[in-house]
Amino acid sequence: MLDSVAVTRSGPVAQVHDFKSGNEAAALAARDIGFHVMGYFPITPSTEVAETLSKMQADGEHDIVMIPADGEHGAAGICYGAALGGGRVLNATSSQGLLYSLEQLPVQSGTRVPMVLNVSTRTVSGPLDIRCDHSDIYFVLNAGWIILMARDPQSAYDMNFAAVRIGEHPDVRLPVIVAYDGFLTSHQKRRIDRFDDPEAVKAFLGEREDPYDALDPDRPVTFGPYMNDPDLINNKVQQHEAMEAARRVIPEILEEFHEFSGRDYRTVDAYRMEDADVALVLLNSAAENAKGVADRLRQEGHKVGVVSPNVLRPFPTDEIRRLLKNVRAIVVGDRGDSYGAEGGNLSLEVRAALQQDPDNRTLVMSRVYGLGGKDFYDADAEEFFHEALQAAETGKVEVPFEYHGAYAGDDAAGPAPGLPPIKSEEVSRGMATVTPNPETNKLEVELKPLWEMTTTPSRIAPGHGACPGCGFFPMLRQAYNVLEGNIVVLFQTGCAMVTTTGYPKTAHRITYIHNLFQNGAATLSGLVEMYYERIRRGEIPAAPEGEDTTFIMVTGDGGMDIGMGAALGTAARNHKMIILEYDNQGYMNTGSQLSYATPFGHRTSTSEVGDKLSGKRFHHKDTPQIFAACNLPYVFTASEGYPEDFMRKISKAQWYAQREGMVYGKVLSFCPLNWRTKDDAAQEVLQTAIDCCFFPLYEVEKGHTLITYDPDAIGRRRTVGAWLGQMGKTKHMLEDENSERLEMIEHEVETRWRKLKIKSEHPEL
Ligand SMILES: Cc1ncc(C[n+]2csc(CCOP(=O)(O)OP(=O)(O)O)c2C)c(N)n1
Ligand code: SF4
Ligand SMILES: [Mg+2]
Repeated sequence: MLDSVAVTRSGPVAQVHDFKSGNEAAALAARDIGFHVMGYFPITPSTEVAETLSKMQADGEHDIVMIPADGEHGAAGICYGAALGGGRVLNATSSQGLLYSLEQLPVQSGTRVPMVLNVSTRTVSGPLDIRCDHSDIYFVLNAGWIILMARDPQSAYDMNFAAVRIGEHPDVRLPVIVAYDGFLTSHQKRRIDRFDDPEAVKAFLGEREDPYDALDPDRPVTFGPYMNDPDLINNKVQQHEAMEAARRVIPEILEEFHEFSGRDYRTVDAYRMEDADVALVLLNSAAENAKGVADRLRQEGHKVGVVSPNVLRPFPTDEIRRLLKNVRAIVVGDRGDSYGAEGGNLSLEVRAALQQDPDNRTLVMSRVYGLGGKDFYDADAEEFFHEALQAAETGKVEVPFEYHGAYAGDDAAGPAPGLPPIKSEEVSRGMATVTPNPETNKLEVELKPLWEMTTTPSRIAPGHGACPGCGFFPMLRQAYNVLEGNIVVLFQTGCAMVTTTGYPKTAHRITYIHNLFQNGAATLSGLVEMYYERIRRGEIPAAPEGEDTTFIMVTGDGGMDIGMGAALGTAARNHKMIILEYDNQGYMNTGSQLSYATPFGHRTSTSEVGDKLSGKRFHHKDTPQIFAACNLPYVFTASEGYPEDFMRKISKAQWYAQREGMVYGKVLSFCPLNWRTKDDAAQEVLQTAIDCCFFPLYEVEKGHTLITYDPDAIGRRRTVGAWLGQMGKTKHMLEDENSERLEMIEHEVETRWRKLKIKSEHPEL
């Protein structure tokens, strides 16, 4: 239920007060608009839009079809396809997610297919930082999408309605981005007024009318034929004309929206600009801060104002020129740099706009500020105003461009001392002996007793920032106990990465690399090949037989969604490396969203449970079988609960990765946060997951499947229900109304287990 507090009429249409963050406001708008389809992939700080909609859907508040994509590129594809079908489409993303979908954005604008994309702005990697700046939104300035800026939760709500109307206008027909500041707006709750008259909203929005769509059998259409010179340039002229039409249409629709809602948005928000001598030009929340400072400086007798575009594409050139006509000096603040261009995009475009007015004499200073979430305080706005006032007074700009708020590091300081790097000799203690058996053509492993292993120092420092009970660390410790020699690890984005590194500290005592989780496998494969090539060229010494460096990519289950393409490419090329997946059955680093490994029916923050929705709608991806089909030398599953089984398998993995090619291993990894169990429930829950055959322990060695633990054979078989009953995220599956769903997961588990058994028993499979 919505926690609205009072009914009011702040404009011609009935509205209610509410208290919402920018993400929640965007989700409310989505519900009120009634989009047909949403394609999405979680990324902080925009994830909450999908999460809020999932919760609302579970409670029966809307019926938008929500499609969890395998990555943002997929999400953009889903949205494009859905929008070709003639209905209303929504997406929400940030930062790397926006960049990962970038390739699709011009396809959609170039073929003139409207939809709405909410961007909760965040800095782009690297290094990875989850907080706000505008470096992501600056990347899409050339994508051909209309870009509306939303400075607070109210405008995040409002601009979504405007976006639908603007994008679908017959003279425009372009997709539209609504961009609001990550965390500053996306997560801070403010009072908003939302519409309380669905019929009036419907009338305001009207029906979407496409000149053609891909679902009309009577009018087959070819979308996207290839097009060469000379047609392409003419096509682009039409796209340009659509943007130009938007210049006219946007103020018209904003005016209609004003009449409808009572809220007046202009293409450029001008604050106290009537007689301003100097001004700051800023986007979104920073402009709101600057307004308070402008009030204070006005009281001191300074004629200052604030200019802030509500629309970035098409860039409101005329309006900017008009507003700044008599202004003597401005500071344009950019929350993102266009490296090497002496200014971020906003300041470059403001300069370009002014340059077209031969009478304009405004002095312009460009300042890059607030990167990676660095706060923009009143004092910062005041400093900008004073710089502008000084330039106005002297008629000179001393420093045309600089970074504001950055400071030089102290070369002498260095990082705080941690544990020293660890040498291969310290950790290679022969805890596992791997021997090929020429008769079986397989490997045999002999382990030293577990107590002896406890004396081996670890390649990772003790203590970590993970939740109590997290299964990742026992898993890594077990692997490091038996792995020999030099190791280079690459961690894809996820809990393991964020809990072991945080500048300037690292828990890794061996070489560690991070790349984002869509591309880690490709990155590591490049490093592997460089290693062997430099050995071949004599630039680094060759290791004795069987002692080559071992390259391991550590990934979460989410990384095997978005990163599946890169991992399959790596598998097809068979590089000598290991992909080790810790499967906690969700995107945990971003707050427990479903992954494709999440089992059917399980509750996550994007597969909520309520009257109308009962957890995840499709079965878990069988990643080991996918890699088994790649004909790798070795594929395995394991669990931290069976350390000896896991250590045998990881020793084999190292042997194969050093000599034959790629290995993939999936380890079921306890996550009390996601699974909603007690912190110390690992043993019980993992054991039941294995005993009910949801997570069978097996290996596929040179194409031959072998079940390494068979609960049927030793009379330990449990029911799937027994496992589901142990976790808070699945208890609902045991309720009477979910009996059919319980049967579905039981059936799926049994079918997969039987097939595995057949393979395990067959000499050739
Ligand atoms: C292109 C891109 N999309 C989304 C994200 C946000 N993101 C970072 S980690 C993560 C989830 C990782 O899940 P998983 O691989 O299962 O690891 P876990 O967090 O569960 O350990 C997501 C969605 C990102 N960093 N980059
Ligand atoms: S959320 Fe789960 S995987 Fe992440 S640190 Fe906590 S227990 Fe570990
Ligand atoms: Mg995970």
